[in-house]
Amino acid sequence: MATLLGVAPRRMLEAMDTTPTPRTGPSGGARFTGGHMLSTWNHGLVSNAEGWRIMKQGGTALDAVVDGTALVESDPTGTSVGIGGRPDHTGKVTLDACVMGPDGQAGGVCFLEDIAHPVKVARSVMEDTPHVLLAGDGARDYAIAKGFEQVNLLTPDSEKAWQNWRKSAEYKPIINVENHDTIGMIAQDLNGNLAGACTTSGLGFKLRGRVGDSPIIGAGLFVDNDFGACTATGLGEAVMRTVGSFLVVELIRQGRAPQAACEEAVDRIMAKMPVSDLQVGYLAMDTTGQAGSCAIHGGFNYARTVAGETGMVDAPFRS
Ligand code: SD4
Repeated sequence: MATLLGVAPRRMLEAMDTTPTPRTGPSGGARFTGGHMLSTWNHGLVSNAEGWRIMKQGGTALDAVVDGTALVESDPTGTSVGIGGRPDHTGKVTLDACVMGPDGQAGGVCFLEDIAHPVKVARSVMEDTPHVLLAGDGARDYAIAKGFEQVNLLTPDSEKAWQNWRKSAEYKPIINVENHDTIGMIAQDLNGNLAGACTTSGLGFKLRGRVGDSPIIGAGLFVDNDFGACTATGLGEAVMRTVGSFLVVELIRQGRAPQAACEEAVDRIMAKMPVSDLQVGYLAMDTTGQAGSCAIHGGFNYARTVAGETGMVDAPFRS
């Protein structure tokens, strides 16, 4: 392994105390320590319930987002995450996921096949390797070597949908429907620390090899423990072109409230490309317990949990 000042990078990291020191929030506000979670779409209810269970037992925000989103990956009736996710145009299910923790550490997998829990593999990439992102066969080989079981991700229902799609073989994502339902989850734990996770099967019937925003740090997810966290859902190409989640957190760092930051990130997309057939939604929190969300079109909703109380929220939209 290459060395830096004569020390292997991993050894150097191990030698550093990586325990984050919570600071005050933006504008000097106190950090929120009551437990705060935001998760995209209705399946976010399941993730937040699991996240809160974990936090109450002393788990970290990272534990909450990984185990919370893994539950959604396990649901074979969900057509856009994990097992049951719609396949690519060749009939293969390929998964993307990433995680980011409070000390700036990050991990991801993309174009991953045959493994049920990409978000857990992403956590392992973050914690057990010197890398941030593993792709394709390499990611699968890594997961198998780490003891993840190989499974067939193509359910009979997904196969039927693919066979139907092949009759026209027209690639046309429809906003807010089953091919746009990534789970992105950001959380602040009872110590005030932030983490996030994002996991998806991507767009149904996509080109083989297509990777969206969800496993890309800064696009589908970004966390800065000193300022805030953001995750994205919708058409990944638009999020990637504008590095959306990083942008939102950077705007929070510059002093905007999460709501205003999400609006600006949506407006940047709308200023750059036609959006009549394109949906993107952002979800963000700062360190003081404030939340924000914004989408291009109506229809994006999310689960918000504050100190154990959960509700669904309809995101404001700009079109
Ligand atoms: C992607 N952003 O692969 C994902 C899809 C998505 O809600 O978010 N669906 O482009």
